[in-house]
Amino acid sequence: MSDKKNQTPGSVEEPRGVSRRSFLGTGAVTGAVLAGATALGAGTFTRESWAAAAKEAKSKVHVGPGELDEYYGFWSGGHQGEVRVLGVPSMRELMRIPVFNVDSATGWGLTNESKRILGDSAKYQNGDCHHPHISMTDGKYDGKYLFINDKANSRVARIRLDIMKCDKILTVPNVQAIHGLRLQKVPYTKYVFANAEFVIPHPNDGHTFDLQDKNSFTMFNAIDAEKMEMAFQVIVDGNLDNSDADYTGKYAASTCYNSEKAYDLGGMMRNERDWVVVFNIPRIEAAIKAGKFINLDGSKVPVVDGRKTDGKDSEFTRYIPVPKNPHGLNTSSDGKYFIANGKLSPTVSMIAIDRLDDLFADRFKDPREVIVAEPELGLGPLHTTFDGRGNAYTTLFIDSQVVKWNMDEAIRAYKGEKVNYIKQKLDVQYQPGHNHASLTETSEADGKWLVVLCKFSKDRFLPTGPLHPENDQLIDISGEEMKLVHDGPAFAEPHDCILARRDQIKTQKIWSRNDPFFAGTVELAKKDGINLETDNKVIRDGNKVRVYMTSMAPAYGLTEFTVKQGNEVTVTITNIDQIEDVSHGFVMTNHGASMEISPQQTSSITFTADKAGLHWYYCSWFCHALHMEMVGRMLVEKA
Ligand code: K7E
Ligand code: CUA
Ligand code: CA
Repeated sequence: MSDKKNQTPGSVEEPRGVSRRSFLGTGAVTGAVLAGATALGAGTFTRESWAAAAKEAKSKVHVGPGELDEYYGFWSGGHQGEVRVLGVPSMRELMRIPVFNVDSATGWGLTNESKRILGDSAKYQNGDCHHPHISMTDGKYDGKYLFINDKANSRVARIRLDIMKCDKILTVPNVQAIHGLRLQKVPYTKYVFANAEFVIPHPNDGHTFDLQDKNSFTMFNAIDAEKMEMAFQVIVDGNLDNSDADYTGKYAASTCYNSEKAYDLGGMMRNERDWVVVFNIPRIEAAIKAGKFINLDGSKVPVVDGRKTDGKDSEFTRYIPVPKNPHGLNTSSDGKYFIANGKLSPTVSMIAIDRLDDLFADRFKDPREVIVAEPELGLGPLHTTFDGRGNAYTTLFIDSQVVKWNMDEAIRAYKGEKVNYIKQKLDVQYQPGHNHASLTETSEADGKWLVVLCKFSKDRFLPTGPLHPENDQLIDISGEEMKLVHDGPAFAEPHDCILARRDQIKTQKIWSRNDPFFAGTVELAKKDGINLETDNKVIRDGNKVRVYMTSMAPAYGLTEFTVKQGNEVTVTITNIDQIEDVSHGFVMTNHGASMEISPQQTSSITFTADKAGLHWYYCSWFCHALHMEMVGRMLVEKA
């Protein structure tokens, strides 16, 4: 199936694009040059080679009717704001989990339960998800939570994987644009590490545009994963892009592409090297415990300063220079390396994690002594993933390729040995960002599947007007050779995804009646003296009317109720069906009210009855042969 020219076996030299690379090597790359190079990427396939590949691929990814996938995949919904659940290798979409968006089907963003979770940030109806990550114990997925960032409104959300609903959202204070997000792997996910990307003035009260001022900075953020509260913040030099944590629990590292603290393209590309900043978590914890921290701009979060002073390192951080505007930061699944992806440099930098103790003990003259290899891979390396067999897979955005390379051999080559560490280059369609191999973020990386999230699909799908889908490709990496087996169109735009074995995720089939997700609503019902499983009642409380009812296929417990025009109406419904898969819905026509009520769930929604008249409500989830008949009427009497 594979195209010979894709394989570049063993060649360290990139066969094409040498002139483009030297372009990128100069300090004077402009946005226009970069955009031009992008447009040149790949385009070296034929329809025939696709057809042949497609034939062989079919058997690999075929999950027959009634069969189950081997892996759960959790996909970022990008600036659409949700998380999507896919089965891998079929790439079938199983579920969507609304998080930073408003969802008409489930009522996320509309129901009282979701508004309680969204808190103050419910005022925003957009989000921008990039990095979904599953909580870990001893460097393995524990299946408890999935965390995801919102770059647009500086938030971090947690999803409970047993019910696949978002249960906590936190707005990170005093920063802008939470981008890189990773979890502590060992001994367990105590912290969610979240990078704020943009440098801002402090206090950010409108007094200045100046980014060079010493009070202009951004911060690395640690969130207590269980409480979903801020644990600490670390002021850094430059900005912060992506991050990852190690397998000792001691270190986290982040890339910085804007060491210049510039605000324009030319400025941000001025330095030949930016850096990776490494955080010493035990030292930060010790300082905070000893009360050696500050508070910032009216927040109570402990803040420590991880910037250099007069060129001298702080006790909390070390800055390792790497070439040029690095992007992804990935910990190898063997726990040995932090790998920073060069983006504007054709290289990745391998940082030996076992040298970091010495780095923090100031035993090196040059912090770059922790770098054990800097293999040249191709143009625009963005992210790297691992197969657990010593190989790494790096996306090349500009070349539109994934390159498979061997880590030990790259280290030997760096020492001067003549070794060809590049194993294969595979064209992908087109311009890949993240890639993710099965279980790659854990010590159990199993080297079976590789998902490559391409930013452009161009001609790969039926045309859909000016806006094209992205293309999430599935690659079989179980053998010596990478094989592309599936194209999956995706909407705007999944930066990243994560794959877990299906036995690592354990879900509930119906709700537990005392689930905290709707405990607040149960509490309010108790105050009204309501037994949610049996009562169908209307409580009038001044201008507020609270309507309680049950639902059991195919009927609501209340088929009519009366309110006065202008009343604020809260409808609380408890689905007393105990049968798996019998979800009901509630829609009040012409009132913008819609919600899901799954078996044993209690859901509530509040709206204003502003129009006198008769208004039908109906069940929106097809639950029974008489589903269409599952209706009721609200009479709104003239004020
Ligand atoms: Cu798009 Cu991880 Cu936000 Cu790279 S990030 S592609
Ligand atoms: Cu209940 Cu349809
Ligand atoms: Ca830079």
